[in-house]
Amino acid sequence: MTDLTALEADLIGQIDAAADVAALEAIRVAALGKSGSISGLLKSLGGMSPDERREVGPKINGLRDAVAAAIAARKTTLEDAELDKKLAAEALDLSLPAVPRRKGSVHPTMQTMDEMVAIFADMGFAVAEGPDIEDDFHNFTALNFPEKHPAREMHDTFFFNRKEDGERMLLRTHTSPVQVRTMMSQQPPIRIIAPGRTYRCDSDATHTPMFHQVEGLVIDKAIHMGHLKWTLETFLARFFETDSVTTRFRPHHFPFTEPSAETDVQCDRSGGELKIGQGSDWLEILGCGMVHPNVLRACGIDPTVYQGFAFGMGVDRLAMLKYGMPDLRDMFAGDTRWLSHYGFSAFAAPSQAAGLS
Ligand code: 2NM
Repeated sequence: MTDLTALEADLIGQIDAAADVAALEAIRVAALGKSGSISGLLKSLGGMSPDERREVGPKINGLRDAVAAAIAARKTTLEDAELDKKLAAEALDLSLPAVPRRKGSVHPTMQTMDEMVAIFADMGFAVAEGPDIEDDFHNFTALNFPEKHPAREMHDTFFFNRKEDGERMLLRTHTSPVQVRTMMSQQPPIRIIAPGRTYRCDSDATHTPMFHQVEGLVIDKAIHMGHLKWTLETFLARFFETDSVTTRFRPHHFPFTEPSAETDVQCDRSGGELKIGQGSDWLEILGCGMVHPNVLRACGIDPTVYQGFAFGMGVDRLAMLKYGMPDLRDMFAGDTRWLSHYGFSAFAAPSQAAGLS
């Protein structure tokens, strides 16, 4: 008769020494497999007398259970160790910085727009927005463009197909419809800027079919052109980051303002580089005027009580002037080399307090 105690001690010793799950499995097969040592003992019970079987049977079963339990426990220990090893080998340090393979940047137009918004916000202007797809009333009629007047043609408007009721929607040709919507929905005093995309069917070296404008509007009692001039000169000095600027107002015509002016800023182009705030040259920079009484009336504001000024400027052109981009057509070409050269960091939001650019 095999010494069960010695066999158990031997097997437990082997199990504890098993280095990995595969070695442990070999031990299990050799002991508990079909022709294993413990299976052989269990088979030998058949050839025993009932008394012998009653005595030895429980011992062999006990041995089998003890060995099976030891194998299960060792298996758990080995599997845990293998998992720990795998996790350690595959560990990712999520606190490491990302590899800067692709770097996005802020488009000069948007940087410039953000700068303009920061300056006007600092002067107490609120930002107003409206839809890019407009109707004839908000884009033209309310702004004192007479029906069938050539001024409408001059705007090179992108029209949509007529609707069932005959109405023809359009892509706004300026952001002025935002001012119209503001005047119709708010009581004066009003002090807003309207930054956004605008569209005209025009494409050459100095025009793109989509461009960006910032327009401004101030409505209150006793507003006059002196307020307009101070506002624009203060804005321009801050925008071009100089102590002061000199402006020149040339008479002009817009349907929505009376009087209207184009504003030039004093500049120096002699050194090949553009300098604002000095020199003997002039640079045309924006359009402006006193809001026409017809516009105020169309928007439900009494022109005998309220007056206001308005102005509009092209953001893309101002971006080119400030940051020295030579060709407008590069602005929207989507060339990643151009964008990474002229782009700005997304982490440096312009503000009056922290510096614009
Ligand atoms: C310009 C020039 C002059 C303007 C006028 C208005 C409104 F809605 F108040 F009538 N908004 N914007 C305006 C005036 C725009 O852009 C060159």
